[in-house]
Amino acid sequence: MITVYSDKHRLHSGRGELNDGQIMPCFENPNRADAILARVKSEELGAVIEPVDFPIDAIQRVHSHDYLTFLKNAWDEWELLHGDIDAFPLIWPVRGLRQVCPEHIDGKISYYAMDAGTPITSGTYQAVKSTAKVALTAQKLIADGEHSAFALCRPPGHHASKDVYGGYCFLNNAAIAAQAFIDQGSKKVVVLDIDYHHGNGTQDIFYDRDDVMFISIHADPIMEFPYFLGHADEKGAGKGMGFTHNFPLPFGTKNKKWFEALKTAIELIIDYAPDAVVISLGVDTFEGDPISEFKLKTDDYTVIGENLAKLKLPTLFIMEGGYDVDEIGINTVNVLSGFEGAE
Ligand code: OKP
Ligand code: ZN
Repeated sequence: MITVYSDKHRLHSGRGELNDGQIMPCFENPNRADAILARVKSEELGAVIEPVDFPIDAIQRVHSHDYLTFLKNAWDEWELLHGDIDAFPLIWPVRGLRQVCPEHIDGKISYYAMDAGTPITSGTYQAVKSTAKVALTAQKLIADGEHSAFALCRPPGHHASKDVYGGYCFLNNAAIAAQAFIDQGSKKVVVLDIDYHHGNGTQDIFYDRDDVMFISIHADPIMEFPYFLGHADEKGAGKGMGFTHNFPLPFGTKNKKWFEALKTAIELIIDYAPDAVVISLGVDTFEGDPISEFKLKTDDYTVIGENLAKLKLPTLFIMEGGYDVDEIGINTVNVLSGFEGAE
């Protein structure tokens, strides 16, 4: 399997995130991608290639013009006022407040952010543009005939919506790739999100559509981030009704219950019969993950790959979460080698 990777992820490296009331070192840091890349190489998964350039259009199919302009200028506007300090929001337009975008950078950050765990730094915009190109390059490999490809994206993307960033995410790499399949003629695409956290951004982007089915297996939002989306009764809207499927699971979920949900997800995919599958691949379901509460083990990741291969569909893997840096490479590459071994 070919891996698409760019060193530019390093340009996004926050000094800290607000976690449990304290500024702590970022869980989402460059070491994550380094560890995955090292394992891809040591396991000889396949060639590692650089992303190619894409016009901004492919990103604009998913994200609004105003939001992209905000992301492009946020750091410069912030640094001018506050200096070389990571940018964070401090207020949110909640119930009773108006959704009117302010002009002051502090207000704009608060308008576009969903959490205080996601620093904007000097290199964030360049890094996330590059990671969207990583996703689009991997998507193109499949469009050109590869059966599978791995987009080693960092930072992740599935919490980012049309005009919202947060949960370590800025551009929704999986949604951008899924939309690219549609724009190139695919009639039906599935995004299967197996990250520990609900992919609220991806769900929101495709909620009213029947050409992109969204399926997610994740920690129940009554207990876990992103808290405000991902319940089982969210099924889609309008002509998208019935094309969103959520499998929220409790803290402590082990492989048995998790694989039951995967089996149901796979049956849904078979019934829908898509042209391609995009996997939002998070390995923060791992028992050793520092911010998560599921209990999957290293060998389970191989079985995940084997199960996904049974679909016999073109499959694009997009990296999302996973914060146990010592194990993230092993678990991620286990999914990919499990997939290849079962082909
Ligand atoms: C991004 B992805 C833990 C704070 C967690 C946000 C988690 C974002 C996860 N105390 N903050 O889905 O892996
Ligand atoms: Zn996650």
